[in-house]
Amino acid sequence: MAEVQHTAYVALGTNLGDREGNLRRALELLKQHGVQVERVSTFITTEPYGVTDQPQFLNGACKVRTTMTPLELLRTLLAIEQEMGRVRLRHWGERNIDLDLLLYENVVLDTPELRLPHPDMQNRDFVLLPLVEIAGDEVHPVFKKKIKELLNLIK
Ligand code: PH2
Ligand code: MG
Ligand code: MG
Repeated sequence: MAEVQHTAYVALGTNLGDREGNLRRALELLKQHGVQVERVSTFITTEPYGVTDQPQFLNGACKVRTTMTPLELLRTLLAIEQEMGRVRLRHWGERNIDLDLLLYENVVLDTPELRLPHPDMQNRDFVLLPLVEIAGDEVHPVFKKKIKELLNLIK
């Protein structure tokens, strides 16, 4: 019998180099690692959040199906960042690729390696705007609000 497939959502971000190419390549590498990419949002240009003196980002989100556990999926995302030669100049700063695990089923987890849902997703329009396209009716397992409702709270 096939192993159980789980649904997760991943945020994609980049603000160095060929930004569109970087996001496309990350999606290709996800597939190469055996992760099914079911839906991809449009990519949007966003103003830098947190550290503001850096180039604009291209952000997106995707829905994936995988037999991996949350930790396995996280480690796969980090491996893809490594494969892409991730350059990170400073915390919250410029990077050629950033893959953040946002949601994994309704899992709530608080460990040093992984927190689920992503602890700051509700505050970030560059996460919620693309995510609402592909997961507007999904319910955040901690706030018990739909993604589209979370977006409305910060708009
Ligand atoms: N990522 C950050 C910090 N700031 N700003 C935007 N607009 N988009 C990002 O993906 C982003 C950010 C740290 O991961
Ligand atoms: Mg990030
Ligand atoms: Mg990250």
